[in-house]
Amino acid sequence: MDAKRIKELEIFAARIRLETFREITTLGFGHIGGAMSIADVLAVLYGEKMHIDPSDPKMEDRDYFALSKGHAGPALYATLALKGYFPMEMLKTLNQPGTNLPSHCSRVHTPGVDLTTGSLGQGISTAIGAALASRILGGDNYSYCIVGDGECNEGQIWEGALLAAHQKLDHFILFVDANKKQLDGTTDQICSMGDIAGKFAAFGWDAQSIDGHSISEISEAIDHAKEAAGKPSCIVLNTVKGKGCRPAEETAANHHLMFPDAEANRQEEERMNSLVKELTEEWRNM
Ligand SMILES: Cc1ncc(C[n+]2csc(CCOP(=O)(O)OP(=O)(O)O)c2C)c(N)n1
Ligand SMILES: [Mg+2]
Repeated sequence: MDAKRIKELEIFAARIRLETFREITTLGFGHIGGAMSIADVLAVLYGEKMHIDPSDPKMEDRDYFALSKGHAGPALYATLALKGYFPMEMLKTLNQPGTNLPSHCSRVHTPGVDLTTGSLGQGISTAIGAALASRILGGDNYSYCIVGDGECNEGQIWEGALLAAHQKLDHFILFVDANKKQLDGTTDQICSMGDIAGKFAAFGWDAQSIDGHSISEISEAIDHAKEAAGKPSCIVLNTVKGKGCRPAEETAANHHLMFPDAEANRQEEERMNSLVKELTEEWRNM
């Protein structure tokens, strides 16, 4: 991927963060930390790697995506809206009565959402089921899934890890958002995950550990994962919870935050918007 394309995806990631922030501050509260940490991987998947068509969300041979850590739904909604799956206006309705954007992802409500998630541990199971079904149907499409590092405390993750390796699901690519925090503390305080990539490798997976905020590293890791014949792939994304959103980065307990201060929200929104403009200017000068 050349430098100009990388810059385009950095702009996409910055826009995902900006729109996610707008969604959550319009509502007044939300899971800001884990939404911000996955903006870069969403930008690479939806901006470059996934075989999708926003005008035909149910296209038969599409790649599937499951946000197993479904509480980060607002980041996925921002991504889908920016790709044109539904009008940007809809983002203002996040989690309001009658919305099609519930706080956690629902395949019944939101165009572009393939699998309903939010009960931690379950999304990976349905995503593995989708990958298995695709292979049985003779498809060549990929299934992608993101789980949280805290979510990896769930036994169901490791049942999935066993099955995907047993089934040699080499069209299944899992990301672990290793932001080192879960709901009420760091993963090391609550239930340490240790070497996540090493654990998946021990289960028979192809496993990598990368900078989860580097567009080029994410892109290269996905290319590598696609070459791992006969094995599912795990890409551990070393990330910062709340990345790119100052109030979230500056708060230690940033899993779910309230945003009552309209003026502070406006200032942060302006700062995030300026970043989009700066990156766009850099892109123009390349
Ligand atoms: C089965 C289940 N138990 C508890 C919860 C409540 N919950 C929502 S998010 C969360 C913490 C998840 O931590 P992590 O996977 O690290 O997410 P991230 O840091 O990416 O936000 C918990 C316990 C849930 N959604 N599902
Ligand atoms: Mg986490």
